[in-house]
Amino acid sequence: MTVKDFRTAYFTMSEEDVTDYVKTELNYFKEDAELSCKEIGDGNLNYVFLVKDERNNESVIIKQAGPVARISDEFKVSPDRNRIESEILKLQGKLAEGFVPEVYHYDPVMNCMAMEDLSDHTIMREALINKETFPLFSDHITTFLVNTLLLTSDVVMNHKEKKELVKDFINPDLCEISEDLVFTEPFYNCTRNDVFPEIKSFVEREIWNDEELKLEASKLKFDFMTNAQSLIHGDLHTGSVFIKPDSTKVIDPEFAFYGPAGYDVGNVIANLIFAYINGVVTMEEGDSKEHFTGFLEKTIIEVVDLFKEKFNTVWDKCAKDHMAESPGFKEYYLNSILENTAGITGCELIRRTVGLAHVKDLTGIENNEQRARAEKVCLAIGKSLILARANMKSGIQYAETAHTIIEEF
Ligand code: SR1
Ligand code: MG
Repeated sequence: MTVKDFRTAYFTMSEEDVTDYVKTELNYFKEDAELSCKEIGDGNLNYVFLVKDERNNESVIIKQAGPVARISDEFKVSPDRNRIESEILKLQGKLAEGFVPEVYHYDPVMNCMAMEDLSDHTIMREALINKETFPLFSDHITTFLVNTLLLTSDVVMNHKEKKELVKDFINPDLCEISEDLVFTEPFYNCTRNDVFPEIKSFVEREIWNDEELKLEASKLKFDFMTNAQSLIHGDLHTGSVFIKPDSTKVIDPEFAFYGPAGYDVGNVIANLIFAYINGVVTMEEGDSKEHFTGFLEKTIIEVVDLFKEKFNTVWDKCAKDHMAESPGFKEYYLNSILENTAGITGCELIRRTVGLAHVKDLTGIENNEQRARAEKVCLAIGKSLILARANMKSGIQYAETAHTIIEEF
C-alpha cells in the first residue's frame, strides 16, 4: 500500500490517511508506537481525528477543515479557517494561559493541525445535559473572556499592531454564516429555518411578525459586521468548551475575527440558559433539580458580575490609550459591551431555537409538551433581552428575567 503525498495538494483525509500523516509528517509518537485512529468530530464544520499510541499511552488530535461544512454542502467555507483557528489558539494560550488546548503543528497544505488531546475532559453541553455541575466555570470563563477580549482591543493594544491582527483574522466565510444564521434567517420565515411544529404559530406571532424586535436585531447585526472591537472567539457555546471540575478549555475558535466583545459573553450566557431551561422543564421537583438549576442560575449571575469585576481590574492595570483614561470612558465602554452582551444572548437564544443549527439541550427533550414549553421560554427570554438590552447591567437581572418568563409559561 502506498502512502499518499501530504505535501503537494490538499485532500480530505480518511482515518487511514491520518494515521499515515501522523507517521510521516509529525515527529510526535515514539518509534515503537502502535497507532489507532478514529474520527470523533460531532461539530457542524470539521473533521476531528483522535490518534492514539496504545503501546505508550500517548495521543494527539488532528483537526482538518473540509471545503464544505459537515452540516450541509450548501456552506462553502474556506479551509483557511484552520489557519485562523491554530493562530488564535496560540494567541489565546498566551493571553489566557491554561484555558485553551496546546497546538503542536499547523499544516497549510492539508489545512489541518495537531493539538492536545483533551479526552480527560467532557464537552460541556453533554455534561450539562447529564446534569453535571462545575462550580469553577464562571471564574474560569470570565478570566478567559476578559483577557482575550480586552487585551486584544484598542484600549490596550498598539493601534497599528491591532490593525495587523484585524487583517490576519479577516474571516468572511464564517462571518457570513453568523450573519445569516444568527442575525437574519431566524427573523423571517426562511426555508433554511427548522421550527418545531408545536411552536410554529408562536414563532410567527412573537418573532416573525414583531417589527420592533426585527429592528433591534438589525442593529445588532450591523454592529456585528462593523464593530472591530476585540479578537472574538466567534462561536463560544457550551459545545466549544471542554470541561472537568478543575479545568476549562475553550476550543473551536474557527469563527474568530475582530468583532464586538459582547458576542462571546452573550453566547456563553445564552448557552447556560439553554441548559438551565432544560433542567427547569425536564427535571422532577426535588433536591437534584434545585442543585442543578441553582448551580446554573448562580453561574449565569456570576458570569455577568465577574466579567464586570475582572474587566475593571484588567482595564485599570493595562489600559494604554490616552483618551481611554478620560473619566467616565471605562464605564461608557463597559456599558456598551453589557448592552451588546444582552442583545447577543437574545439572538443566540432565538437562532438556536428556530434557525438551522440547534442545541441538544432543546432538541433532546423527548416529551413534546416539555420541549415546546422550553422553546417558547427561550424565545421569550431572547426577545425580552434584545428589547431591554440597554438596561441589562447585572447578573441578577438575567435571573429575574428568566424567572418572570418561566412563570408565564
Ligand atoms: C454551518 S455551521 C452552523 C453553526 O455551527 C457552528 O458551530 C456555528 O454556531 C454555526 O452557526
Ligand atoms: Mg464549532
